[in-house]
Amino acid sequence: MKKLYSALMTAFNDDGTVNEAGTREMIRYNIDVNKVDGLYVGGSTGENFNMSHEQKEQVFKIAIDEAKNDVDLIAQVGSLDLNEAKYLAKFVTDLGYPHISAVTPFYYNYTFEQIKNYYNEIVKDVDNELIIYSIPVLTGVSLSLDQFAELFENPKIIGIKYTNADFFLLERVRNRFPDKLILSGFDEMLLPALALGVDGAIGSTYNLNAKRAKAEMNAFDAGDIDKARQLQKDSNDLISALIANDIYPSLKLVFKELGVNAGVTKRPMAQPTPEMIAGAKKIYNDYLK
Ligand code: SI3
Repeated sequence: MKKLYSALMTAFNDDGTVNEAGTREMIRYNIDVNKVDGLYVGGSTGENFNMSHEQKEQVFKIAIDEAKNDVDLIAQVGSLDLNEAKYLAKFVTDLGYPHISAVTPFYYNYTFEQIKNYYNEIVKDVDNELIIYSIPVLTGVSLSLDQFAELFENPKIIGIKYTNADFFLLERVRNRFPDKLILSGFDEMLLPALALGVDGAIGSTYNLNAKRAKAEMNAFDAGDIDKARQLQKDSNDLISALIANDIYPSLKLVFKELGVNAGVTKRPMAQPTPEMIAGAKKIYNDYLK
């Protein structure tokens, strides 16, 4: 059974503090209404890389306290500070997170040896399994097939969150590592990723669009490709509109239209403007009502 995960958003207050009640509302909506299989906590959509260390701990605590054992949870603990990543890996493991994930270290153009050392260090002292978070469009770090193979030599490294439009590489990875977990990261490319045999998907737009994405996965599994393609088209109409309206703040504004208090994004992320608010209302009316 393929699994669908929402990349959990963090509700922030206007002053950049975490809005706990709003974050809990989004978790509940994902579990009770979207019926997702899991949540990816502390990822890009969660604005992890905007957060203080204390805020990361706060969000990890809120998510597992609210979700309990209702859905699978993956905690993204990667950080430019390896000591922080190791600390958070232990922190979330002690909280009970069944999986961890870590973004490839970025900014300093690390060598592959340094990247490999980062991953091996993160998992060394924790009794948990790690999913590599590969997102070259934001990190500038692309791993090759052989480099994934070297990382997988560590048995605690069990898969990849593959946010990459390189489908040649995806096919090569799937073919070479049939037993590794591959979760697709670009929501607008779910169908081609399914065709290449991914085990599921993690994404931002599933916060609003999980039912359609699940239906697409089911249609694909049933061999109804025409239906799956139509559902991908419908999803992509929504995703195009979200991207055009600035995706992260818009996801939160559309959540508000659904009666969920998603707070705002944390500066320097864009804050809602009257045009953006009007755009979000239109997105809700056109694609989700
Ligand atoms: O870590 C995360 O929050 C994600 O899962 C990121 C996810 O891959 C999203 N990518 C980015 C760059 O935000 C996608 O869900 C993306 O928003 C969507 O496909 C629209 O492009």
